[in-house]
Amino acid sequence: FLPSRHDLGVVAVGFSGGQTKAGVDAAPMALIESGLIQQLEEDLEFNVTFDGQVHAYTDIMPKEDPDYRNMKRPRSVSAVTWQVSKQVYEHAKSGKFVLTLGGDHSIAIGTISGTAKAIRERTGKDLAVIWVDAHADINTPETSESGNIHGMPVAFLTGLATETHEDMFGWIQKDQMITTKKLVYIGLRDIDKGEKKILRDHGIKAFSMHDIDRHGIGKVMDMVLGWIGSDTPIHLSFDVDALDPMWAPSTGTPVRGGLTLREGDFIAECVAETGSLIALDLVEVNPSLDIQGASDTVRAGCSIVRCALGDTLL
Ligand code: 5AB
Ligand code: MN
Ligand code: MN
Ligand code: MN
Repeated sequence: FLPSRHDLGVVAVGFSGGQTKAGVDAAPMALIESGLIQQLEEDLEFNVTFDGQVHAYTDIMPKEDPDYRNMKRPRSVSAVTWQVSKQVYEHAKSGKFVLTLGGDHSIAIGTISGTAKAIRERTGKDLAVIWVDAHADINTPETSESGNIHGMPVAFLTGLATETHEDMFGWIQKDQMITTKKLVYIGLRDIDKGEKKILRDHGIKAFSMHDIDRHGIGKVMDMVLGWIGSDTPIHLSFDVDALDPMWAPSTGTPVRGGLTLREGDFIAECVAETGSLIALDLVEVNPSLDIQGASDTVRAGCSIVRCALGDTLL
């Protein structure tokens, strides 16, 4: 199932509709302008397939998009993630590693549905997902207090939230979904009440900041990868707000008490070392928030990507 080590497909998603703060759509350009793709090509010697554009998906955006089941902009997020799903699927199907630069975290509905389907077709295996985040993003439309869909992607991907309307996530088919058994969280520290119940009821594996304090990140990564098991393809979805705001202040929903820069890189390095990583999302960088800290946040994001793609210290 392994993507050929050096073929990389990049999808740049300039989308912010899964939450209400402007600017997260500018992250892909900021990451690319700081030299990320060039580094992947020149230093890490990847064969990069990239259409050279940050997609805004303006042509598929619905004209009107009133709230539905408490969700804000459901048709827009659905249309964009459906398109992202197809883009990611095409790369993954041809055996490429897929790097997606967000955008807010709602786009993971697209990225993970795309890789889950491609991996099933190629290998017959279920995809494992490692979700690195301060938040669990597993609200259903009914448990969400904000109505922001970037707090719901995992609920749609696992089938805990379902919809029949095709234009409001009804397009998500069984073969595009993931199992809660192979979902693991790292870095959690701000979970809504309804989310806690979902995590408990479904026995979902989660390592909070408390667990990292107790065991250290090295032991936690052993447990994460032990839970997933070898020979399982892994999709890593990395929300930059998993990092402490000291290192990554420019993000829409910062929460204090997070990962250090080194812990974030270490997580990415450990997942890379398994040789089973098939896709990475880097999301929620918002260069227009905390302007002073924007370049630090972008640099932290670039570093996570390089580490996940196998850049080693020695
Ligand atoms: B992010 C919150 N749980 O549902 C909600 O940044 C925050 O993708 C969601 O992790 C944060 O609105 C979503 C309060
Ligand atoms: Mn998130
Ligand atoms: Mn988050
Ligand atoms: Mn956020």
